[in-house]
Amino acid sequence: EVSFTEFMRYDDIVAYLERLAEENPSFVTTEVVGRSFEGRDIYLVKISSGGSNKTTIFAEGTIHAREWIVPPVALYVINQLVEDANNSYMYQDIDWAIIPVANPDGYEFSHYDARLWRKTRTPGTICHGTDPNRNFDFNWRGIGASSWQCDETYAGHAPFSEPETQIIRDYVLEHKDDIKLYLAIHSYGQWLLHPWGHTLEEPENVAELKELGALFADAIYAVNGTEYVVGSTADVLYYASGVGNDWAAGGAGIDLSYTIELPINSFIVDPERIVPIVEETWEGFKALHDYIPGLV
Ligand code: 0X9
Ligand code: ZN
Repeated sequence: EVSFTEFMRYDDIVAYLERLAEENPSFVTTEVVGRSFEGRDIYLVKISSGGSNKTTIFAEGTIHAREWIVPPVALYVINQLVEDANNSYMYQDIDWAIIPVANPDGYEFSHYDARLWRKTRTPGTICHGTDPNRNFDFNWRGIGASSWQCDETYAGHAPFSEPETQIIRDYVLEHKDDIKLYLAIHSYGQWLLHPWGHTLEEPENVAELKELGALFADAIYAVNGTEYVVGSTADVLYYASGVGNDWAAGGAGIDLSYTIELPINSFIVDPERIVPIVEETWEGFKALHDYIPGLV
């Protein structure tokens, strides 16, 4: 069963997703889109009323292992879409493609060994792991990414060296004409980050990114008074290169692309914080969804 009162292990998350698909075959499918370095199946959940080439919202979560608030947020979105009939309007004209845990090796490692593990688990000569959120082929190994294997922001020996990022690349490129919104779910910060991470220059569609960002932030504020800051990564946070949502925008051409930094104040989360955060974030997702049909 899904839990929003404690943190779930990867096998339990997978079991829940498979059960959802089994019980709701008409609109929920799970797809094993590939395997992690250590051989774990990586799951994508698709929620769709059927048909092909429909407008799609794509979300990737838990590419960073220690960000334990992310799986519950992704699972809550899935749970609300599937289990609450009032939300069935949300997958009529729009498909959802969600990878709740993109880095299961790291996620499990952060449970059984090192709680603050961030990266993948591919071995280096001295240190393990590549930062998957520096491994995308967009301004790869530029500012804010490291070429030293022991660093937390190690970009990898080559762009897309990690199976975990290859899987996202392949799915997104295959569906890039349908995907209108790319979301990377992370913690922590209380920020909604739009491109770019490598420069303070604004993307061409910055006005729309900020307008939609404000809809997300306002919807969340209305729930518990959580105040998000909307802005570019380089401006609000720090320089970063080879990041998933920047690649989605600059590499795959998905104009609406964000990183959500969920509002906690540590990677270590009190399980009591799960429910308020998943509930408010869900309202943000609804606001994003409701905007999309307006696109041509
Ligand atoms: O540094 C990161 O990868 C992200 N922060 S985290 O604390 N979750 O590690 C920020 C990614 C920023 N996104 C973009 N550059 N667009
Ligand atoms: Zn992160």
